[in-house]
Amino acid sequence: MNSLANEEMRLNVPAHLQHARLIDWVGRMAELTQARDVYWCDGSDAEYDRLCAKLVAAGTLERLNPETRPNSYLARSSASDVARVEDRTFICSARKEDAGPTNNWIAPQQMRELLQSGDKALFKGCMRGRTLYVVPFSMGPLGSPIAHLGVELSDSPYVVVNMKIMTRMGRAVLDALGSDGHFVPCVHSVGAPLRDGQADTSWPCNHTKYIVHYPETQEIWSYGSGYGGNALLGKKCFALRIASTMGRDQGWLAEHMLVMGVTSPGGKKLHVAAAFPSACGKTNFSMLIPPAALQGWKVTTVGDDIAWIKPGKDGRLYAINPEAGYFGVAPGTNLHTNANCMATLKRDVIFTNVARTDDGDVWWEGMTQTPPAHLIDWQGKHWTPEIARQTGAKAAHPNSRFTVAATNNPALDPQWDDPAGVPIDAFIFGGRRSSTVPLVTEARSWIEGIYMAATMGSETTAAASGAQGVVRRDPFAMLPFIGYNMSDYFQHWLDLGAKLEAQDIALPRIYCVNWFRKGADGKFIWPGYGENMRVLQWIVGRIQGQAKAEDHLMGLSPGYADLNWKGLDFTQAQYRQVTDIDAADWAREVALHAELFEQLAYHMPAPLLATMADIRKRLAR
Ligand code: SAT
Ligand code: MN
Repeated sequence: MNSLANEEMRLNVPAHLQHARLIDWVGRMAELTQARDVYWCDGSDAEYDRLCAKLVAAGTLERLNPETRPNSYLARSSASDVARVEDRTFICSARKEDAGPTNNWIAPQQMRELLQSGDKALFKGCMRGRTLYVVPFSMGPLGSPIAHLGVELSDSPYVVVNMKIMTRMGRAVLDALGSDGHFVPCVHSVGAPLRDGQADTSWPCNHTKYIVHYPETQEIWSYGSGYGGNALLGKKCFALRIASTMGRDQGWLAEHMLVMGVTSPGGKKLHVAAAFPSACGKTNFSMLIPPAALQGWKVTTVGDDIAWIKPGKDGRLYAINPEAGYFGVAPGTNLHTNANCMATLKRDVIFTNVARTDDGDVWWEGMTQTPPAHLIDWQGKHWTPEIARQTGAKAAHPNSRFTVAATNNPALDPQWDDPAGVPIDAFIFGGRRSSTVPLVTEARSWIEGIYMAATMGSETTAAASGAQGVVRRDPFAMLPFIGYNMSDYFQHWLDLGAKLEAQDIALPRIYCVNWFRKGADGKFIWPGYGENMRVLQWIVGRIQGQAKAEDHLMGLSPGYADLNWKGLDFTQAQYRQVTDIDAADWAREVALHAELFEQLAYHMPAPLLATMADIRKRLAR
């Protein structure tokens, strides 16, 4: 046997695989990480079942009651590994300016030393005693001109089973790669090597964490965490950070957006893409059930978190959902807020960090009004409503999640898997703001829309580690996800609009929404959820030239009479509370825009500065 064949045997390379570059890379990574063995995932259901059984044996997963929650599991993570770690996330572009002031940057050379080549490089030997799983995946429908392929190497079988749900994963991707197809290499380790005979823990991870992107070489390296966006590298790392740089170079957009179909009672269907920060209701909005009084309207889900958007042959913007599943926030999900999601979660789910009921089902805060009398909480401890009253302990972690296939969703859009994508008619941007920002505003131009998106603020949530409820600027809901300089990203949006306008293509309209204004009592004023259909109906009316709007400081908004109030008791006074534009509030708000623009001064596009100057002039009047 020659040495190449020997090497392929050691690496367990599937007989059908011809991709020398891929095999060589896997070999080098197996050597670097000192993995015990290598396993190539085929993506089959049998493989999924086998790995889940292994995870049950290891104590990572617990099988839920098959009568009430068939084919479903519960994972409990380490208490120190529960969310994305933005302060440990790095964009290692060659030039610091290309990462921009909103990203953490370390020179590629220095980072490679830390991770790969230095004496104490973290990836050296990091998979000792563990299996290296090779996970080939496609972001987007296989064969779609908008899709891209990746291969994640991971020592976490929990990551593998999540990737099986979240992406098109396995043998078909290897086939599509052929003998030299392009893929984005992603290396992931929980950073917990095992010595001979050392017992494993149920959620191996490392206190030290690095989530690293090299945009120029399109590489992702993730160390120390097994949770969500830190570890499922197809999602935020590839589909947003790396893909945003691919989009910049190739003339398309990778966005933190849900995509939905909106069908009116007359049967006309439009498509809307909407950006909100993590844990601000994208999943709920994408599965919206219109209130009974708005009979005939229908919302269907194309995607709930990420959109890849490219100009099609006709010049219009077409979007695909690069993912194949949902990794959504559990708390707050119930039959009122999102009945479609509750139906989606009936079976075939991996829950992470929710609470377990005594009969082997799941529960989280907000699922039912009255909590069960006894639960096992997300850390495996006894929980009762009385304990919660005394200690404030949550049964489910606020960033507890479900992983479930899109095909479980009863509201799934028939075109969700269409390789051509769906044409986008409107973009919506929304933050979580208890004051200042009105219910809905239409931009009067593409530039004004880009300004709205660029200056968006939102109160922080449990989706990332760190302080919560603090307003921060989150341009385009992309602050944690942009793979390059934020100002260059604004310019990219402006350029794309200008390019399409020059071809006489009608650009999607741009809207800014805020469902989250609170009254003096601290409660949300706008009922939200299904009632957001009223705002969508107005947006559709605007696009079709039927709905009226009033001009104001930053754009166009509906008057009270311009929304459909059928079946909802929402007074004119309440409406004023969610739409009122207070000059003093806006003076403070624009000062925060100016602060952001100062931070982003390098390459800040002039049209956005001019838009700010216009708003200031109008404010002064
Ligand atoms: O953990 S994830 O990054 O996948 C979820 C989110 O923050 O949007
Ligand atoms: Mn998200």
